[in-house]
Amino acid sequence: MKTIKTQVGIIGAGPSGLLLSALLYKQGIESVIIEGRSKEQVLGQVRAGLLEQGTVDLIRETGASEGLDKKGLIHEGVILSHNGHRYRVPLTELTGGSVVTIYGQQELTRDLIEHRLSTGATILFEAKATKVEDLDTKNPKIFFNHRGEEQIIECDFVAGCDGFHGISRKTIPEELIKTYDKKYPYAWLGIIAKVAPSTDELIYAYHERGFAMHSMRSLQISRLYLQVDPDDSIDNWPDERIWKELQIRLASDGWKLNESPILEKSITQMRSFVVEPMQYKKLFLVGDAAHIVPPTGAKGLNAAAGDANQLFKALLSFYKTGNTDVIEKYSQQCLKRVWRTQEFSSYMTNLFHVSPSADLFDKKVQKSRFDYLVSSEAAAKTLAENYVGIAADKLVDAEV
Ligand code: RFL
Ligand code: PHB
Repeated sequence: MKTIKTQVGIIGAGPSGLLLSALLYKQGIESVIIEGRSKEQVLGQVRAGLLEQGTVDLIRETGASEGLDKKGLIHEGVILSHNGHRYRVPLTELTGGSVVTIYGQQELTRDLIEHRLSTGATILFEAKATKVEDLDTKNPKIFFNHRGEEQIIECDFVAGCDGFHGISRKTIPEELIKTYDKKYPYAWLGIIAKVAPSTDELIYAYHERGFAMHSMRSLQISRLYLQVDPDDSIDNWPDERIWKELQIRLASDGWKLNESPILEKSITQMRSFVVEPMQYKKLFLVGDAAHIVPPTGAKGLNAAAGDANQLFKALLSFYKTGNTDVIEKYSQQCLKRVWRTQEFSSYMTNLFHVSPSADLFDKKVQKSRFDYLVSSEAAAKTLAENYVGIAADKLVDAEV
């Protein structure tokens, strides 16, 4: 069987795998990426759009930030709306200068793939990992099928960057991990429309008919979302119905929502999930393979980038010193940050969505939470601090 030897075997060419590979390359550490889907499929997927400053800095560190620096849209505030009443949270003012950047995950993935290919990396597309073995030996192995041919990667460490449905997490014996899983009674219907955004800043809107959101991908392309039932089907949503509902839920006095043909639409379930620990012998889980959040807090991709950075630092420390101290702390270091993103994502989700099981008491509490945000700089500051992202080294464990 054909065997490829490398230092770090990476399963998955999503943002976490690509970023890890690019960071390692900069320090002279070799990696090989295998990706189950074709390049076109990977590049065709519309997902995240909001990058925290820490994520932007990391992309700059890889040298693949030309597109981001040219086309990324920098936002200094975000708009929250409650039944048509809008309130702006001045993110930059409240956080001592931080901003968020709008840049599509699709573009970021393309930039990173091109960067790694132009720097001589091996990225095998249509190469699906089937199993991982020998994780407690000097030569862990990833078995994969590349366009019908069975092959092996032999490496020092395996990075499981293969998303929520990948095989890496399933490799870990069940009795050695704990999983936390929460499903929400909501889904998002997301659209991409070829029309200039009707707003300069993102709008998150609570409406009694359900959550709606206005985001963007560029000055010509809008990205919008609607809360729908998890069992709903996209077939029930012709374009006119989507625009009509967006018009109602995002409406505000004196403001107009621009409509246009819809380029793409899909429905995504909402879920929170964490696995602990994120490491098993020489296998490390990175990004969505270890945790997912509902997208209301815009944290998924940023958390994946945070893990990639943490693993990069751990591996760098090992290759420089031969010492495994930092590697052993990988999971613990990541999980502190991961749980912060879980709390914030669940807070944002509960603040904006209409729960089918909410009683009158719950609705009053939800409204009061919104009123408090609008009334108190301390409350707005908490939201702002979490939204722009809290550096991992600022998070202290209250029990220690
Ligand atoms: P990915 O992107 O899922 O990539 C995993 C890759 O692994 C491949 N794979 C395999 N390859 C080889 N062998 C196997 N056996 C394999 N099994 C799987 C897959 O084909 C895939 O290419 O995981 P990664 O890299 O950890 O990245 C995570 C992010 O993609 C995700 O967290 C974000 O998209 C979440 N997210 C958002 N995050 C943000 O930070 N900001 C946002 O504004 C934001 N908006 C969103 C979002 C996610 C959304 N959806 C669709 C869930 C908006 C939405 C609607
Ligand atoms: C997006 O632009 O797709 C986006 C932005 C912020 C979110 C979720 C999605 O919270």
